[in-house]
Amino acid sequence: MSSAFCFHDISENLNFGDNVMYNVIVGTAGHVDHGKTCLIKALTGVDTDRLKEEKKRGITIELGFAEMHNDRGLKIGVIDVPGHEKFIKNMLAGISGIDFVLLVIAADESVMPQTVEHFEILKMLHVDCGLVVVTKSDLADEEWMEIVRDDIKRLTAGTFLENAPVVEVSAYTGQNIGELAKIICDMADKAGRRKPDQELLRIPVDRVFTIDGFGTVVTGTLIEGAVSVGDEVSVYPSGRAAKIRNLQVHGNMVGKAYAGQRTALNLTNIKKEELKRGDVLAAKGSLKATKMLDVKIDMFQDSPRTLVSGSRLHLYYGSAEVLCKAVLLSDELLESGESGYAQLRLEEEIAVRKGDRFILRFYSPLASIGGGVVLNPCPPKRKRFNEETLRALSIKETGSAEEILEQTLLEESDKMTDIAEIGRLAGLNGDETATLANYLDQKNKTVHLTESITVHRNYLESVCEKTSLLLKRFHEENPFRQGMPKEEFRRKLGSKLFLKDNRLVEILTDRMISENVIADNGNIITLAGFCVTYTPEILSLKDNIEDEYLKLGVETPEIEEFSLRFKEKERPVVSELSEVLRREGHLEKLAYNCYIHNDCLENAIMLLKGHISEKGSITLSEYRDMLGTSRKYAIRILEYLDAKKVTRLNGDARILIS
Ligand SMILES: Nc1nc2c(ncn2[C@@H]2O[C@H](COP(=O)(O)OP(=O)(O)OP(=O)(O)O)[C@@H](O)[C@H]2O)c(=O)[nH]1
Ligand SMILES: [Mg+2]
Repeated sequence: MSSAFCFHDISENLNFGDNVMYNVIVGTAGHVDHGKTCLIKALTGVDTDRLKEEKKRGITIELGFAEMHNDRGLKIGVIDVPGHEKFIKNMLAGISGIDFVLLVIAADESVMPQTVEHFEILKMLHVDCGLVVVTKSDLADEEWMEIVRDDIKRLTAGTFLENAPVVEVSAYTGQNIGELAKIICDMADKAGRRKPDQELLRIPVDRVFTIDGFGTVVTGTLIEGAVSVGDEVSVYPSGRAAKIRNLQVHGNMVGKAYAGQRTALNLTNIKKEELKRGDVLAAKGSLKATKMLDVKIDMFQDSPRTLVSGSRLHLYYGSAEVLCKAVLLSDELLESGESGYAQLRLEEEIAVRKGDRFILRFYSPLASIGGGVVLNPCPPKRKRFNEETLRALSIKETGSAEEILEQTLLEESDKMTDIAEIGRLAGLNGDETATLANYLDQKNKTVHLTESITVHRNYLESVCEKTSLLLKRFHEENPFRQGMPKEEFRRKLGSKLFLKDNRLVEILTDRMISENVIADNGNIITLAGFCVTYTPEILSLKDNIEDEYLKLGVETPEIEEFSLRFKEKERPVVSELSEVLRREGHLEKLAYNCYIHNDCLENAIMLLKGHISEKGSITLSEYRDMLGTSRKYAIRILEYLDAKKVTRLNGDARILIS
């Protein structure tokens, strides 16, 4: 393809006028050789078949672009698609952005296989407006024409084209071409009207090329939103940033482009190699790349194949084509005309929005089997036949916007996702999200944790429940400890809630403190209302433990052995009570699992200091003799004092660190 030509072609008559009119795109569809391209030429004067190979073979391969306008100033972008079965993927890339369709049927052949296939695809993509054009009417007599009209009636019965105009034309004789142009212009007045919000900007890329002096250029239909020169955009699925340097619409340089326009965008900060057909330009950070989609699949009425769970398929979405596996969530298989929920596991990443529609084709042999709608653009891996999943998907499919937002909040709360992102996952824009979140708030279903983090109340309740359980168990196991150190609490809660970000755990901790679920007593967390209770028996055991330490002096054993000095039923709490005595300042921890009474320790330190101030230093054996104990206990105290930076070794004796 001579890509540069396309750019120049639409950049004749440069001006910077702002195209503020709404815009509409009409596409062709229909069987190969039925006269689509000739019809567009008759209507617009543009031959959209430009490739050498197209000329040689006399068929369309790539998408073609032209334009019309009506006398009310409305610009109508025209997309011509190939009819040959082999190029259906190009047809899909073009058709996904249209507002209405010209279903082209040649008078001499009437309805043919790709007439039906293209029509099924249009219905599946929810194209809901258009007309039927019978071309080559110069080749059919009236009798044959009656047959063609009957075929068309049968094809369109019960569909969006049931009552649509059927216009019989000939590109050769010019018969009815003027009338058809008028009908298209009138229809364009009623079609289109897409959301213009800048935050929704999306342009599926259909061509990428470079132009000397300009650099990277992409073209695509602006399917929703708006874009201005100077905007920074993201390219999905890669997430790369790019900046709009120049913008063209229908041949004109413009400052801003709107939904429903064919655009050519000159990008900076990005190389041609970093882009491809199927990529999407979107508002910065507004989409997320994914390899999984939750969807509802609708099989075509006359699908040539049954869809068995796990089948490999081609997914066509926007201008992208990706291989995937369809895991049916509620069925073993789907036959013609049937529908069901599925998870599509993709072989490459794509970035879509909730509500986007797609087409599925069988992997091999290639055949269109159906399509559907995206319910979750970024789901976790699903298990099949899971009631909760199926219930959630049914809300996503048929619920009100408020129900869908609530369901998304329920699913996303445990990640404490930003409310703006939750809105996007629910298929809403910022204003819609704010309004609906407000309704949920009034119904007391949400909790605002920070300006941007809102969670479902159920989630906060489950966090409170888990936290209470965690602390209850801690208090049971440590009845004489005031509570859990804050750091330990955060770590344990974080891992219980699968939250890696400490900041999020802190936000929840603060919230539970303010809701009086837990209490913060100077870096110690307890269940609200918890305090250590001592029975008279415990108090007397505690005194006994202290006495026992006093008696042992410096020769205290490790806690397990120490416990054996008490009655069997008392032993389980000896360690805990020793810890209480330590916190109260009666005991000191000499080494791991080993305490000493503070009076004894102070006495030992006093002796040591006295000796050193007299002699300058003290050796281990001098100290051992002084304490009247064995090496084992003497060295334990010396090492404790070294660690506390009271003493240090100097040769084989210890001196005081001043
Ligand atoms: N007699 C007659 N022939 C026509 C008319 N329109 C197109 N043709 C011929 O039909 C053939 C196919 O026309 P195209 O416009 O290329 O058909 P197409 O639908 O675009 O084909 P693909 O894009 O390959 O699907 C050409 O040989 C045309 O000359 C017409 O109104 N009358
Ligand atoms: Mg053609």
